[in-house]
Amino acid sequence: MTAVEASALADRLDTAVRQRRAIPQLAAEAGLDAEAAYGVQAEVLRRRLDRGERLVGLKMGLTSRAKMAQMGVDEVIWGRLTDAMWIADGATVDAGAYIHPRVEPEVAFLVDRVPEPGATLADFAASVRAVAPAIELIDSRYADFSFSLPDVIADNTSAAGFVVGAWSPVPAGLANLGVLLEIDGRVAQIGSTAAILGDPRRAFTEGVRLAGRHGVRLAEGWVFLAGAATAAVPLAPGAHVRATVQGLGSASLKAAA
Ligand code: 0L1
Ligand code: MG
Repeated sequence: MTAVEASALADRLDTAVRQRRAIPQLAAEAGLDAEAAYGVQAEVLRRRLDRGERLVGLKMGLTSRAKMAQMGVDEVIWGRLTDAMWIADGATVDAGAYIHPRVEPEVAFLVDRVPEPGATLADFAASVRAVAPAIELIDSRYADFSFSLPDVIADNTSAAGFVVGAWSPVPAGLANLGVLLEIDGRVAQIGSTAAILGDPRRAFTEGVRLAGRHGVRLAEGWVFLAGAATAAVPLAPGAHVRATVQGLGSASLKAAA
């Protein structure tokens, strides 16, 4: 894939974001593989940076076995987070500003020391300053939320928004904390942090490794979204969303009616 072709695909995805209009999948027609798709993702990010947005972190996607099996893949994917995607805890968003938004409960890490690309679980504690409950708002730019693996990578892994709750020191055990997603005070999803690659710390080291392959190093102060602990739920106008992670507290957002 040439730089010009990657740029043209990024334009189509970026236009879909700005016009809030779904587009057909791109990868099959363009002959895009996962590797080249990260190049398109980088171009999509460049358009955001050109508009004045700032890169503030990374996110992992397809971290649960269920999502991987659904896509027929065995590797997690990663995307980029910008300051414009950051939704203050408890804030109200306009669901109409997205195409078909969904929310999922996650765990966020605050990067402390920049980890080496070869970082292992043993390096985790030195690399991460704090942990928080989080909500990811995903919004595939493809019609019907339907895509191949290269498609979703090019689409910045459906990243659209995220909420981070209060930061706390990282507890000794993170591998099996209960996770609850409530909509309007009713339980919508129940899960465990074990659904995030068996342990969200593993998502962190995988993210460091995979982003490192593309020359991306995490930076001090970045947010790292480790992945979803349950399936995502559509965000309807007027909905009050709360994600709670056992021992870590909650993060919330509201969708304007
Ligand atoms: O954050 C995620 O796990 C989403 C990755 C892309 C797949 C999807 O949009 O469900
Ligand atoms: Mg997610």
